[in-house]
Amino acid sequence: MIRLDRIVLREIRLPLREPFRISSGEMRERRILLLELFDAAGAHAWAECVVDDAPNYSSETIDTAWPTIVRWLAPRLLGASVAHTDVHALLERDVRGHNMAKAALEMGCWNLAALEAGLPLARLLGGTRTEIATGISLGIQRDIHTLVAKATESLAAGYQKVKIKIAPGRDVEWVAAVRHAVGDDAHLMADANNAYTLADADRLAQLDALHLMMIEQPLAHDDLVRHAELQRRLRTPLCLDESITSLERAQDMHTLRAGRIVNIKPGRVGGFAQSVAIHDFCEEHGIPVWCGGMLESGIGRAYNVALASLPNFTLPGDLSPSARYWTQDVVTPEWTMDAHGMVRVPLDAPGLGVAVDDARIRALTVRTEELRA
Ligand code: OSB
Ligand code: MG
Repeated sequence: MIRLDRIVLREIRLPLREPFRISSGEMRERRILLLELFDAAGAHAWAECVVDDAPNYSSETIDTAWPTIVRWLAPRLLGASVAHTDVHALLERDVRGHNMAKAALEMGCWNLAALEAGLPLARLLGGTRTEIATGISLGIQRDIHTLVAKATESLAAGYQKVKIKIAPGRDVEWVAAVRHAVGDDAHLMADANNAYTLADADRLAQLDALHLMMIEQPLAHDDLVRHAELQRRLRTPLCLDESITSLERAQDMHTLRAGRIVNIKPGRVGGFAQSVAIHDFCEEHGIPVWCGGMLESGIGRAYNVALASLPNFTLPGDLSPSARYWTQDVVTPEWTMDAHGMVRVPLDAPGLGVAVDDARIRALTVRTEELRA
């Protein structure tokens, strides 16, 4: 059982090595919300809330998550004795939405449970893999030439999948140029982050000729019905990201045939209990899943790597090494991948399996708030 007696919220700022641009916005610096959870029995865990500064991916931002945690979520946990598997239900009751805020607390409780059981987080979750294949997510580049160069370099560095961010006017020709440069065997996919409507179906169908592994979330952030219509008109599998916010939405995707692959981001679905439930449902129904990323620091990355060790995470995850984003990460060792694009699941220590650099986090902190039972 978990019983929290103190929670510290902390905002740090971490500049990205290069701007990351998707169809709906650009990020240059990450405003990262970290939580420290203190269990009454003595254990202590870091967690990361994957919200961003702007509401262009999700309606949540760091400035909605912070007060939501302070006023609505943390008070439910502080002083309560609860099993880590019940935290999701506790936070879900009569609080609509705010999945990323809920997830940070919930996943932190799973980490505390792992520490208390002396287990690596991956093992507590039921993970079976010891290493995970990594893909890179390439933001929208300034021109086709730059995109082709980055994709080529990424494959040479070992990445097992290249995800190309697309938007109207930067789609078929851009992806075709990459396909032409890297050859037919390379694993390529596209992610539109809601930039299209059904009126673009013919345009999107031109991507079929480029035999992509999948096209991620072309239509609206909360849509399923139109994705189903689009899927009927495409040979390429659709993968849903933004639209899958719970187990029920994954079930609806399957019922409606709105997609054939799911990108699981634990923050987007409210944490680990829902992530595991979606994983299990997809496994039973022959739907492959993979672990997405939100430009996490090394703390959030540890949670994603643990989750991606579950058996139905059969496709490469967006689990790039620390050095791709940051000049220096907040964990040691930093996250790396080998020449074949594999990330090792830390299995030698309980919990996250990486050490959090407290002094560096203190130096990067721009605000904190402490809550007590
Ligand atoms: O759609 O998967 C996405 C980053 C921010 C917001 C949305 C997305 C992404 C990524 C980055 O694709 C994945 C990563 O962390 O490397
Ligand atoms: Mg996506």
